[in-house]
Amino acid sequence: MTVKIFDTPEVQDFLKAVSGFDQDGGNERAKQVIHRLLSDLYRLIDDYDVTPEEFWSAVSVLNALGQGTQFGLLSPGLGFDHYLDMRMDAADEQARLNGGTPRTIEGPLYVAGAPELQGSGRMDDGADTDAETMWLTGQVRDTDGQPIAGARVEVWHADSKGGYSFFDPSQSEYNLRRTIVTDAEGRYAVRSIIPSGYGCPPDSPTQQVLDLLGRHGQRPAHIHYFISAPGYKHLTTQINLAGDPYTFDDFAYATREELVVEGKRIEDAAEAEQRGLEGPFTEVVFDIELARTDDPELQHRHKRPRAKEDEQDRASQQAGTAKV
Ligand code: MBD
Ligand code: FE
Repeated sequence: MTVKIFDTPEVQDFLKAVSGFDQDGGNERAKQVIHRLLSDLYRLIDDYDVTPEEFWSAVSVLNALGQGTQFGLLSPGLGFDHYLDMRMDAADEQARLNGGTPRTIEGPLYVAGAPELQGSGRMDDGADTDAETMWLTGQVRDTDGQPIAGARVEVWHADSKGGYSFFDPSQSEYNLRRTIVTDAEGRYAVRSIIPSGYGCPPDSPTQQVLDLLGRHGQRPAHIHYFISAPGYKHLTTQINLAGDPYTFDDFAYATREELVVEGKRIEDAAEAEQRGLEGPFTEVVFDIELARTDDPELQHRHKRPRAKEDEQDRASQQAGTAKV
């Protein structure tokens, strides 16, 4: 049975009513966006003859995604995060704000309020005894190669099982999450552990959707960064470690050629001692270049719901109030 009713006045009027066009209240932008979204979906149902069974199974998947707070995981899997990056890249190009280390997606696993280190320190709590020691270091510079002292380098990554503290309750608070303030030479250097790649839980609704597309849900080993300094454009990025089977086959599409870093295994005891390490380790070097901007809006990460971010805001606002 094939029917085509989308273009009838009845359906078009119905869409306007559903979108609140005949109502005074509500939000104009929301009305426009939802009207377009519903129109596209209604048309899809008509064009593809979507059956009630198919429709309700989609509703059930959406319920499961919401129940498991997995929309933030399916989103990079369906390329939305990377698509937003592509749009920001294009906007930067248009405004001649490009240059510096490329951005890539934030992902859903950031937690605000990690402990702060001055120049260097340790990110892991020592509990992950299977893991290879990592020495993660680099210099933050401007696009002319001048070091930026006092830049804030926020780093977060997974453990040797691919789990992130906070989301993996077996890890200690803020394990593998730190904010490092660069030293006078713009450098940061931390001891941590080499992360493993991440895999979507096999029985999750996200993986269920990926299965329908014949796709895996794996990410290569990677390390997330937020980098900011007054007068410079905030940078959200990641490095992907070379040699992982998924380095160039990331389900979240975050890999960029310039962001693939090869770890260097160092076995020399003197080199280890120099860094305060006991044994062999892998050094990962990531230098970062920030583009200048006077626009204060661009100097901070964009707003988005993030774990513990509201608490942090409230805490700093309260601290601010307490001072006056
Ligand atoms: C991750 O660690 C991640 O960075 C993304 C984008 C999605 C799932 C897990
Ligand atoms: Fe990640």
